[in-house]
Amino acid sequence: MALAYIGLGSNLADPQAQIAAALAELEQLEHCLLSQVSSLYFSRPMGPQDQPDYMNAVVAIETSLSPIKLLDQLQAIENNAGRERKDNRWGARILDLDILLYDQQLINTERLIIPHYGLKLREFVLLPLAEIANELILPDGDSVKALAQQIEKNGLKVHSKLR
Ligand code: A4P
Ligand code: MG
Repeated sequence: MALAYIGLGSNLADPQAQIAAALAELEQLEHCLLSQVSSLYFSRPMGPQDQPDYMNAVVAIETSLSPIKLLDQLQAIENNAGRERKDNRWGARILDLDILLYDQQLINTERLIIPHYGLKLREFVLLPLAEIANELILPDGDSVKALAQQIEKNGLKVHSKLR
């Protein structure tokens, strides 16, 4: 089994309900065990500011799926939620599921880049990740705890418990 960390984000169509529904779907995924769930975080939009605020969370999944099969499953969940793929970088979305980490693997293919390119730059990823994996060391040797302590919080706050 591999240990993967997934980032969840939503800022459309009742984000809190979207994250809760995505969590329920992740719990049902075959060959996957949802092992940890962060709190739900309220966050200000990164990127274009003319979009609603976000809800974000991070979960840990133990899985025997390969990284690409896991991506397939996550994209199916996004599509089920009614996600439309528009060409608007960093724009509003019903549901975004990103693979942040997959064990200590480094992957750089057309469909998949792991660790996720935004992992170390986004407070709405680092803080929930640190909540469930404070002792985690990234493949490049950086400590999640230290990164989370250093990053600008940008109004990020815990909204509620998810579990
Ligand atoms: N892909 C490559 N690597 C990965 C990975 N590690 N995990 C590919 C998931 N997918 C990966 O994805 C585009 C393609 O990336 C996929 O087909 C997959 O093959 P996408 O979900 O359609 O695109 P995206 O995630 O919307 O990319 P984009 O527009 O760069 O968005 P970001 O970078 O995810 O940012 N503000 C707050 N506060 N909270 C947020 O969650 N999210 C965004 C979106 C903007 N602002 C935000 C938030
Ligand atoms: Mg995505």
